[in-house]
Amino acid sequence: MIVENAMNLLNEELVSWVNEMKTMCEPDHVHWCDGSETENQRMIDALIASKTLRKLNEAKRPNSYLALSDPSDVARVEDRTFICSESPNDAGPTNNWVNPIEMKAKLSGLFQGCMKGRTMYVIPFCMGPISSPMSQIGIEITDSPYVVINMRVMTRMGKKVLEVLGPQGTFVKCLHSVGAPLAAGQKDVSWPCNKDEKYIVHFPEENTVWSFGSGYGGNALLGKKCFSLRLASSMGRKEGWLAEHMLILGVQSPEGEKKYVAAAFPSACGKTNFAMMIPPKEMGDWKITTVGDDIAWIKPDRNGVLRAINPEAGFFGVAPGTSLRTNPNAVQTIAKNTIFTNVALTEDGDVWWEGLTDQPPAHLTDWQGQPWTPGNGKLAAHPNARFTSPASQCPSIDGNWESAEGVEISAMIFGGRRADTIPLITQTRDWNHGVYFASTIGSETTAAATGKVGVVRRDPMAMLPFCGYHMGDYFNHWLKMENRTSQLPPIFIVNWFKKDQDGKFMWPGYSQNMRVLKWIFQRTNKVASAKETVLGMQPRYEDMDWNGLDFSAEKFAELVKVNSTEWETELLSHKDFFQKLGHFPMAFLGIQETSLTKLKREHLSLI
Ligand code: TSX
Ligand code: MN
Repeated sequence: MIVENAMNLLNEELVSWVNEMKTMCEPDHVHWCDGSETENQRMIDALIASKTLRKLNEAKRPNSYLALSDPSDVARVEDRTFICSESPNDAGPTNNWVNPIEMKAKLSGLFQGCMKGRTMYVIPFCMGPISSPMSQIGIEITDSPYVVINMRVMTRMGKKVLEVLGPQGTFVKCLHSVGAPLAAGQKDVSWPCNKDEKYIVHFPEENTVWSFGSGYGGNALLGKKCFSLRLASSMGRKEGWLAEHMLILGVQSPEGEKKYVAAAFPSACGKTNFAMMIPPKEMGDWKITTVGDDIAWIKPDRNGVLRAINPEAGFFGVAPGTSLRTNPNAVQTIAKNTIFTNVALTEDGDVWWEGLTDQPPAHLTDWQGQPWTPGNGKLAAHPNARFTSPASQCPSIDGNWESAEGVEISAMIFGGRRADTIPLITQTRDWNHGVYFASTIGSETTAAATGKVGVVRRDPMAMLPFCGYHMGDYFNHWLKMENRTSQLPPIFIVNWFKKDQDGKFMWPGYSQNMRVLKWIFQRTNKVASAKETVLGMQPRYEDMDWNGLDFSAEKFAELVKVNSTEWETELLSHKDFFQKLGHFPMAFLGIQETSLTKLKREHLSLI
């Protein structure tokens, strides 16, 4: 390609790295991606020819495609994910660790000749708006054209990025292979991957990721979890900022006052739904806008105020459960120019998944390519099926979503999926108390994940699978933000998933979460009142807007009440959890003591 020569002049480090990787991987061809429409269309045509993609009905789903993966390659592979820091203590007990030299040797063996019979694509990409000083450049080398077309949606990708990189610029090195070389004349499969060996390996001291054997999103789109969370969290620790597993949304009051909120939830809590929520009409002219649905890079600005960007340019969202009822903005976002992976195909060439409609279609092709009928005992779509869609298509996209300086964060929210113990909404007492609370969030396990139901799996700041260094150091880094800032946002803890004695959800959730968000908004203004409880500050019934919702004071009392026996058990379980982490901030001990003392005092006043 002509661009290759032009680009070769640009960055010597890049050219020599690409040559080195080419020597190791032995591809048949090398293609530097320019990110153009023509290039994209050529790749899509090739992917259709190789049966990786199927074009959907142009009238129903314009410029959209369906990919069905190998049934063994459907999710992130956490047990094959490694943080190869020089010292095992820098990875900590929650990450897999192998000595980086040993790991490089092992992987070099796997990567040797791994792209034979394939093309090596060089993808220049930018995480964050091209013009933002908070953004960072990466180069992904991959032998998967599926990865190229997804990266084009999820990041700012192509020639323009090399122009910004320039001859001296530094970049994160991302190497990816599906690990399935083709012998001369060997026919390819529709979803090449390596069934025996998968490795997702981070070298934080070298700003490098090597990923082998999987073609699936989180394992293969290296700009996302690998770079923007694992490597970036490690950079943030060194440089004094935060790379977080957070959505960013804007809240605008009927008076036109606008604030931004960042929120972290573990998986299966509806993060994308919350990021795109539509407030109930009865509450008046409140507006929610979307900056991002998954990742936030948060830095103190010159004035010591925290500002955030969304490093991504698209949504790689879970399809099942997405519907006009649960997330109308997402449904509109994915109406066109979208890549679907592992959803079901309708007879008229559109897509379907569990939860899209109440009534399933009478006939489908399921995610494994087999004929499907309702009640045949199988899922039509894989539970982790995805859409890859441009953020710009989201009706609620925020006017400042590509702002170079980022948006000011006025509040932080942490949530989990808990049937009991954790009330609907609590404002933590101060930064340290908020960080403590955030570090103890978690969700109750579902049978599908562990075989055990109702066991709390702690997922500090929803970062357990994504922190690129020691979790204990991570908590300390959060606490130290207090010294790097002039003001810090208040931290709130929410739980949309509390259940009553009959096992029914007590809170209607979805749009109605706006009532909680309004209280949060007004707390940051010191407009709304609260009462102090053992957990922190909580709204009284009359502190919340109930316009248009029939929700009694008695039910609300149940939702926010703190059961002291449950809370004591919870605090003891926090202790267990911190013990397992090996080291944790001393400040947390004090917070635990205070919490237990408050609890005892409350207990005495009750009897
Ligand atoms: O995304 C969810 N949110 C956040 C929305 C802004 N979900 C889906 C979680 C799985 C991804 C929720 N599920 C929420 C929620 O607030 N709450 C619940 C629990 C719930 C489920 C069903 C109902 C009420 C609550 N009721 C009816 O469907 C009628
Ligand atoms: Mn995520």
